[in-house]
Parts: sequence; structure tokens; C-alpha cells
Amino acid sequence: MAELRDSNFLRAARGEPVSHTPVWFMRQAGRSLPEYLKVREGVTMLESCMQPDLVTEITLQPVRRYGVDAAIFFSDIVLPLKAIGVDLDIVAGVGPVVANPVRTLADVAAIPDLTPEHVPFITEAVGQLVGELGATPLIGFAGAPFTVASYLVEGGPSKEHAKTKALMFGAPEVWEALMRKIAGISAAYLHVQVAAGASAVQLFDSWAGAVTRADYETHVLPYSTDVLTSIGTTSVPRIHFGVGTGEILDLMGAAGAEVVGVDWRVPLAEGIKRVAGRSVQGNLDPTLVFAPTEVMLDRADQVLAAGRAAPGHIFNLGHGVIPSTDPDQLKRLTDHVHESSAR
Ligand code: 1CP
Repeated sequence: MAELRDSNFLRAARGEPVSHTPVWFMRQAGRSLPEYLKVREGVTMLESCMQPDLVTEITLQPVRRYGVDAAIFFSDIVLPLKAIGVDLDIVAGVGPVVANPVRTLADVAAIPDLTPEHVPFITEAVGQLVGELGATPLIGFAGAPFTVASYLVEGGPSKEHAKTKALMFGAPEVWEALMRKIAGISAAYLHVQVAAGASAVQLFDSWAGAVTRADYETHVLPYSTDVLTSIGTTSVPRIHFGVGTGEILDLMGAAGAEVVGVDWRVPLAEGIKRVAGRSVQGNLDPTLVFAPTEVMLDRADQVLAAGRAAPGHIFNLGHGVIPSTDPDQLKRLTDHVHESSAR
């Protein structure tokens, strides 16, 4: 569809001129929306991800409310693991919890590869959504190998990722096997979403900022590159994002995505230099929604001004929407980005 292909989001991702800077928010679906909390009543997170009607409704909610330039598929980075039979749950208020953490080669070998037959409900939900969204692009996503490995090795959320890094330092053959396995799963999961009609993909390496530059280069980058290269055979733009990744932003760009997500700690102008030649996404500090509206909008203008130095700029927060965010602030922010950047 020409209208979809010419949407400001896809144009910015490809580094083409836009009529206004496109905007969407990481974690815009779920979390802060009252209409989300209402439809999720009595349904667990993982159950909701496997019901196409519910996934469609939740994915559309922020598009209706804010008029953002892209939808992000409602799911979770651990959903593909659940779908292939890994014993895990998403515990409310905690996050993903894995029953039998992965530590050995035998543990890795016990994890199956993902095929489209594992996730028919994803194919169905994406197809349904693409029909409803019309000219608004749908972003599919997956977790990058390091971030997914962190949940599998730690057994749940962690701050230091100490067990994960201990495996990386102490058992490189197990690490390599695990990273290869997850890279295959993430790539296959993204291919399912693109085949069903997703217009772009985002690879979330949320916790990649936990490793040194040298370790990123040796133990993380090759596997993220594999995922992005695999999806490069489709023609959809790829976004690569991590948190606290200022020191490795150039390497994250080198992994092959068209667009690099910049977290809010890195001034956007600096981020643009580090990923030279690529489009960028970001990077308003997500806590600015709690500041007076004029302060938030003034900071948004600074981000927009900096973004003009990139081939393409997709406005976003520097990480996900904080659950206590007032949706009215995100509506004001969306409208302001559209008006302020119109040309
Ligand atoms: O807009 C959206 O919310 C879309 C859906 C979405 C996405 C893109 C969810 C739903 N999760 C994710 C990705 C995700 N999941 C990431 C990468 C993005 C990021 O950095 O924010 C990560 C790290 C996860 C893992 C995860 N799942 C956590 C973080 C735990 C930690 O380690 O600190 C949590 C709390 C979840 C649960 C989850 N995922 C999504 C929702 C709406 C929820 C909360 C559900 C509940 O509590 O019932």
C-alpha cells in the first residue's frame, strides 16, 4: 500500500524527508492506559499475548488515544520462549520468571528452535492488526540475545546481570551456544511478524549497557548482528535499541539496523555523531512527563532540533513509558511533536 510505505515513520526510518517528525513511545501499549487495565482484568500477561483479539485491541489503544505514527505489537520479549515450551511466567509487578535457569550445554540443547507453528496466534494477531491499522505502520519486535539470555540465566529480572556475565566470562562455549540459540529464536520470531505484515522491527537489547565495550564486541555484537542480518533479507527497516548504551552506540549501529535507538543519557546530537549516517530514534527523558508541561515541551523541542542533524529522526522517549505516566501528557507531547516539526 503506497500510503503505508510513504508514512512519515517509514520515511524517517529510511532517511527520507517527512512532513512532520514521526513519534511513538516505547511501551505505549499497556502500562499507563486505563482502557488497558480494564481489558486486562482477570487475564494474565502471557494469556493476553496469546489472544489475537485482545492483542489487537491493546495494540490499537495508544494509536487511537494519542494519534502516534506507529503501533508497537503488544507482546513481550519472553513470549517466544513460552511458545516453544520454556517453563516461565510473567509475574505482575516483577517481570519474567524462569523456572529452570539455563547454566549448562545440556540446558541450552533442551531449548527447541522456534517455527511458525509455535506461534499461530502471533500470525493471526499481526494479520488482524495490519487490516485495522491501514496506513499506520506496525512495529514487530523481539528481544536481542543478551537481554533474553539475562532472563534465562538469572531466572528473572536482575540489576547486575552477574550470573549472566559469569557464564559469559567462565563458560564461553555454553555462552556461545546459548546466544546462537536465542539469535535463531529471535530471528524466526521476527520473520513470523514480518511475514504476517509488520512494517518494521525493533530489536530490544535493553540490558546490553551492562557489558564493557570489549565484551560487547566479542560476546554480544556477533549474535545481534546475526538477528539483524537475517531480517535484512526482508525489506523492512530495523531499529536497534538498548539502555545505558552510550559507550557502545557506534557498535550497536554497526550491527546493521537502519535506525539506532538512543537512550536519554546520551545527548541526541552526540548519539547522531556516534552512529554516523544512520537514522536515530529517541530520546526524551521518560521522567519529563512528570515535569510542568511547558518544561516537557521545551525539552521535546530541543530533541527535535538535535534530530535534524540525522538522515532521519523518529521521536520517542529514551526508554519505555513509566507506568504512572499521565496519558494526557503523552497526548500533549504527541500533538506538540507533530505541530512543532511540521514542514
Ligand atoms: O508498548 C508495549 O508495552 C508493548 C508491549 C511490550 C514490550 C515492547 C511489553 C509488554 N514488553 C515489551 C518488551 C520488554 N519486556 C522489554 C524490552 C523493552 C524495555 O526495555 O522496556 C523487556 C526488558 C521486557 C521484560 C519485562 N516484561 C519486564 C522487565 C522486567 C525487568 O527485568 O526489569 C516486565 C515488567 C515485563 C512484563 C510486561 N511486559 C509487557 C507488559 C505490559 C508487562 C507488565 C505485565 C504485568 O505486570 O502483568
